[in-house]
Amino acid sequence: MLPPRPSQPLLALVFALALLVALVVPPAQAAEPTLGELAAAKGRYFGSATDNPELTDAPYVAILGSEFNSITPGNSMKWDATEPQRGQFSFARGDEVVALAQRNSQRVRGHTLVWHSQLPGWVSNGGFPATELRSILQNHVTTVATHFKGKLAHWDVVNEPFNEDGTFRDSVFYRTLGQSYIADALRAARAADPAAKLYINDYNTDGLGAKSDGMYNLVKSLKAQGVPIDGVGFQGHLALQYGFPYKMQENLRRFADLGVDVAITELDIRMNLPADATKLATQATWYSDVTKACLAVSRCVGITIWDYTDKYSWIPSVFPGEGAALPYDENLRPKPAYNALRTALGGTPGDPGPTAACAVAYKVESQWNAGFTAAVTVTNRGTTPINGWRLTFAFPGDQKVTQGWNAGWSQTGRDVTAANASWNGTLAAGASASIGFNASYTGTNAAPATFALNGTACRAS
Ligand code: G2I
Repeated sequence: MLPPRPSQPLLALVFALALLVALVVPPAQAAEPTLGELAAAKGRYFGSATDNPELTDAPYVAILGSEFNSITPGNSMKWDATEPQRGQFSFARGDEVVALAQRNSQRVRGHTLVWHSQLPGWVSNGGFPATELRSILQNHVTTVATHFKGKLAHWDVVNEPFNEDGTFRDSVFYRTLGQSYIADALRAARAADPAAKLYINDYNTDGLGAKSDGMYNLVKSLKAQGVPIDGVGFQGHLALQYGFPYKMQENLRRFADLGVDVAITELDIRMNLPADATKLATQATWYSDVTKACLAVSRCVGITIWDYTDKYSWIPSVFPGEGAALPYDENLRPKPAYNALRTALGGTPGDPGPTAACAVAYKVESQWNAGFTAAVTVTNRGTTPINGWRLTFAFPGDQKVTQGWNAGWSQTGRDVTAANASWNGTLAAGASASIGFNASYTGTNAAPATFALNGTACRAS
C-alpha cells in the first residue's frame, strides 16, 4: 500500500521553503576538484611522472599527492636502476614511488622494462649470442614484473622500438633477436603480472605519419598473433616550434580500433625560451587539444604529464634554450596550461592548490547496527607548515562521537571539532595526521560532506 500522499497546500509549502533555503543559504565552500578528480569523472586518470630525488621537496610532494590520481617513476624502474649488474636486482627506488602512490591512493604506470636507453653496459656491450640475450631479456622482465606484481596498473613493456621512418630501431635487442624480442617481452610480462595492462610506448607517434604507421603495423600483427598487448602509449613530447601532431585524434582512434587501449604517457609541451604570454597561451591550447583528443576516443584511458612542474622537467638539460614545458612553473604555481587542462576535462578554472590548503580522507572502517569506527586523515596541502590545527565538520545524521583518539574530540549538535593532540600539532607541508573515533548512530550513516581546518575548507579525498 502506498503511504498517504501529502495534501496539495502542504506540498506547495514544502516547495516554497526549499526554494527559500536554496536562495538564502550560500552553498558550502566546495573545494575545486583536482585534475585527477576531473579526469576520474570522465572515466580517465590524470597522472604525473616523478623521480626519487624530488620526493624530499615537501611542497612538490604535496601537489603530486593531491592533484593526480596516477604517477609514473621517471627513472627508478628502468633497467639501469633495477638490474645494474647481471642478476643483481635493486628495487628500493621503485618501491619508494609505489609506496608513495599507495599512501595517496594513486595508481602507478610502470616504466619501463625493455628500452635501448638507460640500459647498463653489461647488456648493450655484452656481445651475447641470441639465445643468451633472449634469456637475459626474459629474466629481466620476469624478475622486475614479478617484484611489482599487483602494484602497477600499466607496464610500458617495450619503449621506443621505432626509428622516425617507422622501421625498427637498431637496438642490441633488435640487432640480435629481430622484432621477436617485443613479443617475448610482452609474453614474459603477462606471465609475471597478469593484471597489469601491457603497453608499447613511443614518441613522435602522436599524429599520423610514418613512425606511427610502423607502430600501427606492429600492434596489428601482435594482435593477429595473439601476443598479449593491451595498450599503446603515445609519449606526447611536443614542441611549439614543430607544430601540433597531425590528426592526433584520428591517430588515437585507429589504434583503439585495433582493440587496444591508448594513453598519452609523457606529455610535455616545450617552447624556445624565454616564455611569454603568447607562447604560454598557445601551450595552454595545445594541452587542451591533447586532452580533448583523448576524451574523444573512448579507449583513451588517461593522460600522464612528464612531471608537472618546470622545476623538475628533463627538457632544459637535453634541449638547451628550450623549456617551460609543464603546467606548473618553477615555483609550483599553475600556468595558463593548468586551467586549460581543467576546462578541457570538464571543470572550471580554479586552483585547488592554494584554495584547498588541506585534504581530509574520512573512512568508516567498521560499522555495526548502532555504531561505527571512523579513520580520518588530515593532510596539509599547503606549502608552509601548520602549527596547531582544529578540524571541524558536521554529521549529516544523528551520529554522536563516543570516544576519539589522536585528537581532542568534542561535539555540539551535529558539529564536531577535533583539535590536534600535543604530538601531532605540527603538520609540515605535505604531512598528514591520522586520527579516529567511535560513534553511535541510528538510521543511515552518511559521511560528512565538508571539512575545514582552522576554518578553511579542505578537499575531501
Ligand atoms: O627523455 C625523456 C623521456 C623520453 N621517453 C622515455 C622516458 O623514460 C624519458 O625520460 C627521461 C627522464 O625523465 C630523465 O630523467 O629519461 C632520461 C634518460 O633518457 C632521464 O634523464 C636521465 C639523465 O640523462 C641522467 O643523466 C640521469 O642520471 O636521468 C638520470 C637519472 O636521474
